[in-house]
Amino acid sequence: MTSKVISIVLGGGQGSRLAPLTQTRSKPAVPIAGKYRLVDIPISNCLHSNINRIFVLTQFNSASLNKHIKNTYHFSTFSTAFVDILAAEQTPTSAGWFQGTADAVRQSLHHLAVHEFDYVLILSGDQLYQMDFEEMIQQHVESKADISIATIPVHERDVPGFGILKTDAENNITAFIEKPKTGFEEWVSEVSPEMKEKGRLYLASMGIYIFNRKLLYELLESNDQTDFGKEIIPQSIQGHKVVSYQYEGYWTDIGTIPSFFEANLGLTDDIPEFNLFDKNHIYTRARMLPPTKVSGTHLEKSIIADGCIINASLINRSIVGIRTRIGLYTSIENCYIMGSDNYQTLEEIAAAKEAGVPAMGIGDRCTIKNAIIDKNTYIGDDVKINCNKKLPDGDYPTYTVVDGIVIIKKRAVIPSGTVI
Ligand code: ADQ
Ligand code: ADP
Repeated sequence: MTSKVISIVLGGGQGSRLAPLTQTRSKPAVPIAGKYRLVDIPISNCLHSNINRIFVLTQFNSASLNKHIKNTYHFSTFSTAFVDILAAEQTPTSAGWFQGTADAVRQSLHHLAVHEFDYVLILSGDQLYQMDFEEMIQQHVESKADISIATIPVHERDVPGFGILKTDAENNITAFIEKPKTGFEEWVSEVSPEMKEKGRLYLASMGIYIFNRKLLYELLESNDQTDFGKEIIPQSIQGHKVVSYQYEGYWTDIGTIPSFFEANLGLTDDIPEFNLFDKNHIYTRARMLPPTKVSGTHLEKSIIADGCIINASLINRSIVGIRTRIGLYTSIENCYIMGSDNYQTLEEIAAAKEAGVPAMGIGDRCTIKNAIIDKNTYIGDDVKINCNKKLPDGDYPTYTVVDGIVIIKKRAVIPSGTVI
């Protein structure tokens, strides 16, 4: 069945909710968990589900995304498998940027046309979950659905962020409303006792759709609607068989700074809800990095990626990304440090010291709390980040504050002695 499926990963609009991480790169290229990129999640789920023809739609085509995809997803010359990036492009019939999710798929249809397929699986690029799409496709085919939507029970407080729906006894979706703000009561659904106990009484769309090929073309070519959640889906339930595929596993949105931050730090739990050690592990670029070297550090509930040189005194509930260098007596708590794309040589580090400018990485005697440190940053000695009262939201040349989390921007230079 999966040989008849093509998958489309919606890689993101302007990515403003993840700014400043998306200031210089497209959203699918944002690094997660110390060594992966966001796009690795939906692609790995597809590959584990035996779906190996994948398009990634992105608003702008960053060099890093191209490089990552090119260096990571290799298939045999004799297979039909591919992972291709489709960036919004100017063509004689469209002026430029994708206007929304449905518009993004519409503008990409001509790239699909050359392939053989019966079903299109549409996925979001900013969710953390491990799901077997084979089961969903099987249900889609067996129930003779026109469209299937993966759904998950959510709590009332989360209702305004999702498409909410109701089903009949056969799982047919009978009503759908995108992100309702009030009047939730009538949207309560029958859910499993486990979900009921957690107060998750509303069925939300996970933004994961299967469309029959012919219907997708009809829907997108007969009008100029730009959005699945706001327009295409609510209208399709009239006159088409739209079926719910209910899921109760771990699934979380990572499209905002607070949810992205928590999802990352959640990986450091004893038994995290998202398991990087699962047999269906996340694929990413295989790098030839040296093993990490640590000295004098008390490490507590932390994830340390490859190629780091760490002399810190404490690292607690943090993720330390590839090639990170951390100096003596430094303390890191509740941080996601993304790491670096390259190393400085010993000569370069000595020259930086001589010139009184920070070397790449984090210097000596720093204290850093509740922060995301983007790649290739230069943090000097005796720097204090987010150690006192909750900082108000704001955007500055080298950092941004969102919901009390400080994000040090990519390539930022934070001079010795700085207090943020
Ligand atoms: P949202 O995630 O809020 O709700 P949307 O902003 O349309 O919906 O994004 C869906 C996905 O498409 C995201 O991965 C986003 O990055 C991407 N995307 C958005 N605009 C894009 C564009 N112009 N080009 C390419 N990609 C783009 C949706 C549904 C809800 C559902 C939630 C579940 O609309 O009904 O409940 O997903 O998270
Ligand atoms: P990101 O989207 O994570 O910010 P980039 O666009 O900076 O990434 O690209 C990252 C890639 O560029 C890495 O894979 C790395 O190999 C390469 N790279 C970037 N800077 C350098 C450098 N100074 N030396 C060697 N490789 C580099």
